[in-house]
Amino acid sequence: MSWRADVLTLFPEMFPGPLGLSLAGRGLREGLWSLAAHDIREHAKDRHRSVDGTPFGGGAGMVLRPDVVDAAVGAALAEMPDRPVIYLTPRGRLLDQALVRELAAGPGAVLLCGRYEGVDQRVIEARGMLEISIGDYVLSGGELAALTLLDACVRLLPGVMGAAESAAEESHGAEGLLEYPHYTRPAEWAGRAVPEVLLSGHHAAIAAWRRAESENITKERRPDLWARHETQRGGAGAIAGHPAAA
Ligand code: 6GU
Repeated sequence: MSWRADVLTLFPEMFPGPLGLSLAGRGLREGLWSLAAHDIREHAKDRHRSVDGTPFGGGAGMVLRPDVVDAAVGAALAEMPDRPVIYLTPRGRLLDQALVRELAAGPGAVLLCGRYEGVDQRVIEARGMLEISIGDYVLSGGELAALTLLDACVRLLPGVMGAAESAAEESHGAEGLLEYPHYTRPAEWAGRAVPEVLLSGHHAAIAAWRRAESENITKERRPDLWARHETQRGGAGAIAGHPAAA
């Protein structure tokens, strides 16, 4: 069984979207992973097909009903129940490459995309959902976040990336450093020359230069990543300890 994603959304037409193209799309067609988007509305109970309600306690917006969401999650989990249920929300823990690697190494995921004000808290707890955010800004729904998370996971699946890119991910991403700068022909363009060392054919010197560039750009732009790189060696798994990882 290949890596499987089931997405629960009010806008299933948003999938596969960009994931049907490029590396992810080829992987999808080759069966290296699979994706199914399900309309949450199909699990509505009443004849009005209502999926949401006004918030108890008052306030703006609508909240997705726990009974409807629970039915959608149950149906999605039926075939492969040993997958984490992820709720995409700006309240979640920040997605990073360590969490992406853990998810990609597992059997797949069920992804719940919120709209409106959110999802009833009880079904989040009852289903032991892992709440994930893709960054500190607010999107109008979880769909673009789900596409982002899936893209990040799928490119790590065996066979999706070429060997060269896979090697780069291992040596680089794994260390938590930003990429060194890249150059191609022409060797001089608009009065700007390519760094001399890259034309030298001296592989050890090139590797050292690239390493230094990576370290410098990381220190300069992302002191947070640099601090983590310097202190963190290994550590607990990103989803270990979460109910969904048990
Ligand atoms: Cl996961 N959802 C929404 N609606 N906005 C976000 C997000 C998720 N991550 C960052 N912003």
